[in-house]
Amino acid sequence: MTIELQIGEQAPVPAALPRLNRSLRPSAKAPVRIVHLGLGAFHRSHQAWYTHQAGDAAEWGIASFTGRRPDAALALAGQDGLYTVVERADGGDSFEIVSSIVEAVDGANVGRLAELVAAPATAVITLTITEAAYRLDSDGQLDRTAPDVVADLALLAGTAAGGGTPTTPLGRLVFALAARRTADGGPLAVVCCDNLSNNGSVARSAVLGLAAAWDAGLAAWVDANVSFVSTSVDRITPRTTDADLEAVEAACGYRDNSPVVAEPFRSWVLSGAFPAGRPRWEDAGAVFVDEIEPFENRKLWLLNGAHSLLAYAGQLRGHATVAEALADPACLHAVEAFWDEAEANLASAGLKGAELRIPEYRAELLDRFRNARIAHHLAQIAMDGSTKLRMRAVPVLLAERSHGRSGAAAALMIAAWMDFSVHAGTLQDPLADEVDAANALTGTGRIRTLLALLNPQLAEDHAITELIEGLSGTFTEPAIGP
Ligand code: CS2
Repeated sequence: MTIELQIGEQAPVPAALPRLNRSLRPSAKAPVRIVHLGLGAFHRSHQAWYTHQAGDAAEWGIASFTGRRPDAALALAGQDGLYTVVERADGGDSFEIVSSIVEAVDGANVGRLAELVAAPATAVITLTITEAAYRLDSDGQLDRTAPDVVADLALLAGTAAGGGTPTTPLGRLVFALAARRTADGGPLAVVCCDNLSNNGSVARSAVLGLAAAWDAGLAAWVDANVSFVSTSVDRITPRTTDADLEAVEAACGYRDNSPVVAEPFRSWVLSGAFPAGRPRWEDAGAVFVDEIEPFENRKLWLLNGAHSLLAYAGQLRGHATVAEALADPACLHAVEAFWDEAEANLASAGLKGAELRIPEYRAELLDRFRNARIAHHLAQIAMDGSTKLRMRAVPVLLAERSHGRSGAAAALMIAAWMDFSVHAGTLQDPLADEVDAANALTGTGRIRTLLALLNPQLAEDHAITELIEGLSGTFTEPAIGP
């Protein structure tokens, strides 16, 4: 059932509100055939929403596991997995109950994860574990020296002797795949839904890298039995606030501790095999393609690239949300200039220019970013910049240089990130310590050291370090916040 409210329209609030659950809103629980890692707002507004909308939804239940904390699982388990998607358009909100999550589990419950992944009925594992969780080094390979990777390898090695279980999402996934191999559960698909280019291959090399370091037999089994599907995912989903919980109460007449707010736009492009089947996501608008790279780059460079640029430039100029930053001509100009560079490379690589509808996509993005009813906080986007910029700024800068152009707009995004890293105080980034150490340096040495964290090749190019140094300070007037 969908309830629609126009702006300014108030729904009457009943005195005592019941909690949303499956007796209040009867809906059968589909059997678990999908296991998800990364139960968060985006998973609920995207993959779980698409699964709920699929024509064969009754056959496809999701068991969804949290990452670091159990909170999201506890909130959702308390309402039998049901939650409300608040679709927030310019003209008003609509509210829809999604029922595809049939089990919400604390990610630390690795035993349950292994049990479900081992079950032959499980056909698909989806991932939203964040870009940084793949622990890639600046060459795009699994960083086997990362402390948590080292720790998980030690834990995996000890599992046979009854030691602890892994703590990272990748370690847990590898552990669970080993259980499927032991149970002879058969082939299945792992569907990466994180914003990485070539995300299926990235997930594959990260999983295989970890598996091979633990057990060569497992790596061979994964190679033969697991299909890594690449996807481009899109739906702007800000963090849920208390006001959102109240809006759901007022409109729907029940208490939902786990609603999610999202823009009306959504897109899911997938490429790869599903050896044990999949839901009919195409019923909800998902698109299956042979060649995904052009779609991925369009989304990563145009949408996510603009987001990162706005996150750093916008906060340096005192703005808090995407819509606020975009209303600032200095930020808008930087975004348009970056889009021009990105577009030149999307088209010049011969990547189905016409099919990509880039001018229309850019115009749509401006509308989506200007949806002021979606308070999408720049601080949320700014996190994990060292990982995100490798996908969002570096490829455009490299492509511009290879065509003999300066790449100044992509370089400006990097310069803004560097400036932000000084002004931000505490940086939320997997390389926060390395960034802090680099910021203790001065002049060109500082720029080169920071750049090497993103891409060693760029750091060796004197013209690029000079360009970025010259662009430093572009957005620091007026200074950041009070
Ligand atoms: C954002 C994305 O936080 C970020 O880095 O750029 O989460 C973005 O909102 C989504 O990819 C939109 O689909």
